[in-house]
Amino acid sequence: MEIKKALVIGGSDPSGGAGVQADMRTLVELGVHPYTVITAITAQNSSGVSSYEIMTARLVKSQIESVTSEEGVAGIKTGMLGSSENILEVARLISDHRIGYSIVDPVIKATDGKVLTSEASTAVLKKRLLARSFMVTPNISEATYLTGIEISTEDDLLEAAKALKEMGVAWVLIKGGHLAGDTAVDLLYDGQNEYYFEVKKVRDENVRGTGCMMASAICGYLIHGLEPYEAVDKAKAYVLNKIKSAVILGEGSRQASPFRIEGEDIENWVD
Ligand code: PXL
Repeated sequence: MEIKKALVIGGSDPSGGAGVQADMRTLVELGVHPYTVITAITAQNSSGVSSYEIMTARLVKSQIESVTSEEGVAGIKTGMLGSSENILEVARLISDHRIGYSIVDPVIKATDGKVLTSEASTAVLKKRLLARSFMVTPNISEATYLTGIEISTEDDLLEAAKALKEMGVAWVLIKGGHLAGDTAVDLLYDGQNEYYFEVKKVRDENVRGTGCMMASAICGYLIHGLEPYEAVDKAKAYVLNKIKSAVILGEGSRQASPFRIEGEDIENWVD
């Protein structure tokens, strides 16, 4: 049996809603083995993040070296990276190992608003990581934070996508779920083609874990050989189902379902 492997690089969420725990579940469900490099340990639950500590770049580098010394990492997905030094380690990984699929979820804040990055490390992410990445997947507020462009219309979405594309990334996916109105419009852009994905919002509230799941599902589908448009389309369907079946774990936000959903269209990818 050929094992397909992805490497997720991000923070630990002990409640399992977001971060590397959500990434792992998603990739396993899609038949891809997740290597996991931890960049930060957060303390959080459904109500929010109470504290976190960032791993040293030396430890992050050492984790990366351990898993990449085995053959076959077909793609990486990054989330909370924690520091400029950690971001530089990831950029080096992409170059040294010629990683084809690198999906960067530019995590800025947790669902409760807690800031998980710094301005200095965001500058490094823009300059050193996006320039060599395959896809970046910001939501509206992350796209605004990265580009300085306020987004409230589809024209703004395109302007922000163009600004992100200028940073050197191959594909930009801006997730418009947080725009006003009862539909969510996402824009996928590669500098030439604009693909709009419009779906009726299924919930009028923020659900934890969706950003991590989305980027991981895209990574998984790309590793299985889908084209970027198809990978995003399938990942959207995957996440939408998990949002429809979101669970309540505590007193805070609902969490995207951690479970397999009856009737979900996930092919049996494992040979
Ligand atoms: O959802 C973004 C995110 C990513 N990674 C970690 C997080 C969060 C949000 O809380 O805690 C570790």
